[in-house]
Amino acid sequence: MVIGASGQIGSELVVELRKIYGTGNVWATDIKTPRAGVADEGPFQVLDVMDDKQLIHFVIRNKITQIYHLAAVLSGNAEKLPIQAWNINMDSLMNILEVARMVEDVKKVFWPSSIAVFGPTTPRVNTPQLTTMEPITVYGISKLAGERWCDYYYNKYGVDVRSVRYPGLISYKTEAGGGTTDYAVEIYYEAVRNGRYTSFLQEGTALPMLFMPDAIKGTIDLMEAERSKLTIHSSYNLGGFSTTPEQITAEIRKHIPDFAISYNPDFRQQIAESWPQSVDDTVTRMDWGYETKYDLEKMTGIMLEEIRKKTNH
Ligand code: AKB
Repeated sequence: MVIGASGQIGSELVVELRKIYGTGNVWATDIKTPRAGVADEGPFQVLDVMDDKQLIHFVIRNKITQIYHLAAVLSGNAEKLPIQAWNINMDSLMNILEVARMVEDVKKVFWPSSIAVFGPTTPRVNTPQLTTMEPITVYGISKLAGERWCDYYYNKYGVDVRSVRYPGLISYKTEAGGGTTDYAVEIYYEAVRNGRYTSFLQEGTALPMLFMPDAIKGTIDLMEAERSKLTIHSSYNLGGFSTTPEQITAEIRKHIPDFAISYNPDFRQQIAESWPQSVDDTVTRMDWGYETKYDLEKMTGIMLEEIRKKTNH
């Protein structure tokens, strides 16, 4: 069962899970029906993860064995409505953890954390798995609290909950919404559509990023890993590559030489400056063999080609 199946990660994860487990064995759920894609290609249910009764009935009725809970309010949007974002991010996770604790059929849960759990007092380069964590955003606070709850449910109740701290995720199928790293998706769309982009992050702002196929493979590999190999029950650092707006610009210019960038930083600049520039994922690689295939150069070629096809440019 995938919750948040219409979102940036969910829409791609459902497709891959259906290849592995069979279309009929993967339920896509979301609060609203998507325009196309996951809803037409296999079982889909409109479901509000905040409604604990609807959730538990659905899980029992459909004999759900694994839950991927991807619904969340991201960092930028959460700053606009802090209390609502906190309630959505926390209550939805607690509903899932409780279902996993109570329903015997549910064997595993995946819940994403984020680099947002770190803050200005964290070492920003090669951020260790275990370090100072003082997040300054509502989203980051909710993810850090969520990590502690995951660890608690594992230790106290034996709930097999697995998690990674996603960096910025870059994809062409479904656009992200409301995040601080979203510029790194928007820049490609605008390069193809208009040949120019105004970045809401300042030149020189380095953040860790990951191309979606690597993120999806990592997520599924973690869920498939032998439980005895997993030493982290809060959330694993997940590396990719570190990049800045001007480095992406330079890569895009190899394909679109006239591409123009300008900078108009907004409130998300402060958020980005509180996050790591790169993360150390040695433990992740050692525990369950995480590895990536794509760097900025490879990813840029694919992003531009796919967006051109998608937008007929
Ligand atoms: C965001 O920017 O809020 C997310 C994240 C890094 O968790 N993409």
